[in-house]
Amino acid sequence: MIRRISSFKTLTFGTLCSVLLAGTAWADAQSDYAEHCASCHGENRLGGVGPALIPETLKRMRGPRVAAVIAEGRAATQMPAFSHELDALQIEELAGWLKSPLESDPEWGEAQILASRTLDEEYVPVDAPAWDSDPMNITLVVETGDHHVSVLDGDTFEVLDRFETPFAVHGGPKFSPDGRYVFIMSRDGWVQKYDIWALKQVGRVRAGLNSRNIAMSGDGKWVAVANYLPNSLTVLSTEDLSVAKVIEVKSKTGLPSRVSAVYQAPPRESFVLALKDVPEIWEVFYGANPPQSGLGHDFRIEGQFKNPDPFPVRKITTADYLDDFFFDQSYEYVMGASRDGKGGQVIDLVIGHKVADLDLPGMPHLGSGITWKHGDTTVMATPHLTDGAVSVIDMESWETVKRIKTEGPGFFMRSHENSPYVWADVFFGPNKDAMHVIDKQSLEIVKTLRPAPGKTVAHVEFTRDGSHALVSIWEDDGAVIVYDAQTLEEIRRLPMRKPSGKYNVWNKITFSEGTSH
Ligand code: DHE
Repeated sequence: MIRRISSFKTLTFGTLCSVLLAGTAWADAQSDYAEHCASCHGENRLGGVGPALIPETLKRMRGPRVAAVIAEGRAATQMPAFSHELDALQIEELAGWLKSPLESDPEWGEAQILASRTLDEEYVPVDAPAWDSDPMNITLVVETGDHHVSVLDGDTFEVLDRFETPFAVHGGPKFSPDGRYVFIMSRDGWVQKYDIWALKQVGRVRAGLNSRNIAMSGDGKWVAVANYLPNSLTVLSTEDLSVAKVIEVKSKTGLPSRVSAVYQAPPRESFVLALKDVPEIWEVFYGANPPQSGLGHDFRIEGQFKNPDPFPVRKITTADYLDDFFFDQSYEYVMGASRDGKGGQVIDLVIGHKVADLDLPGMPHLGSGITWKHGDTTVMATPHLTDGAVSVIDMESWETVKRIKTEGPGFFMRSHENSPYVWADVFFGPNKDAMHVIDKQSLEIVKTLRPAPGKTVAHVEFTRDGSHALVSIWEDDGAVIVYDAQTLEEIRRLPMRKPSGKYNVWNKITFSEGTSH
């Protein structure tokens, strides 16, 4: 209420009445929360055994409404039904209050992050994998249905382990450069470290309160966490999940911003940040020799160019808000999608300027883009989130080579150096059960698979050698289907709980051009 009352001057009488009514309702809602919810979701709504209950997490909730979850509970979770204890009005008011902003932004700095860290006492590092599979062909399957990850042998498709993750994992888990450890992030900001060789969790830390994704530094020493709440980037040590730095995100003119995403740019020894609220791209350097220009610091110490800050920040002003990125293989050029969903821009990170505009309608999901050789050039392809198309762009001229019409908006694409095909899902709409297979040279759809009619069929990952493609039936009683990537025949079906992304160690650590980075 504090924020609202301070802006009374601008309220009409009607709005004022609603605010006061809401205030009364919220008082009741707050006491209902304290009595029934706080023990699991935290006194401050920031989460505990249960997830955070704040607008940043709730507004993207699909499926049942918040009030319905309070009334009926959530199947297969510890969330019970409250319809016997709270009446319909109480439940509506409680749901309304949960969707209202926190009265002030909670502090989540180094001290709070460190206090959240737990390192598993029973974890003991091993000298070699505790199993016989090819360590480079391990594939992780994130199962969002019950918040687990399955560790698959990429040759036999045997499940080596199935471990619990924090609630609501988002974005790709990131492997250490040797493929031994993996770091997994949840929307509530938890980062989990898991030892693939030992098949054991190493520990967890809450790096933010509402987070977007993580990136691994090229040298494997740091994991950067992009946060919406607070407006910050947290840099963690991969060794022990301790805090290396919390960088407050404020534009050149001092405006705070949420971080939409963080990406790694290994040849530049930097992390690149997409910002939600200001038209800037940020580059955060972690190497010993960051570039000496554009950082706004004087690095001269005792006559030498040395940076006193281990993570200096470079802020590049852009002509538009750029939310979603794709990099060329050299990491010099970053393609950014415009907020209005009508186009995009290419920024040269070396000179810090726009070098081309992109013809990209339909809100392209650049983060899912992939590249391949096409004739004597390299193309990148990206699905559109709001129309049924995949755009194919020449990475030299930045011209659109082709817009491939699909059966609906898609979310993810994948290929492999050894495959002649690109796989593109149709995530939204009546044809969500379709998976298109596109020929990389003719740019034509050669086959549309429908392995589970009426179900969402999405996200593909290849095995290390590209011989098999793994596809999710993205449903609670779902499965991962293993296809022969040449004949496109189904080989096996592995039952899984709402499997979402799949991540092959080799494809990820070698930055395969067929996978997102
Ligand atoms: Fe994602 C990756 C942003 C909604 C599942 N998603 C990413 C990445 C970004 C992003 C920037 C790349 C980061 C990375 O992997 O390190 N996602 C967004 C959004 O802005 C959007 C549209 C809205 C939001 O609320 O965040 C969004 N994403 C979703 C979903 O609704 C999905 C389908 C289900 C979910 O679990 O939330 C979803 N996003 C994924 C997955 C990846 C991902 C599985 C990793 C794909 C990969 O192969 O790397």
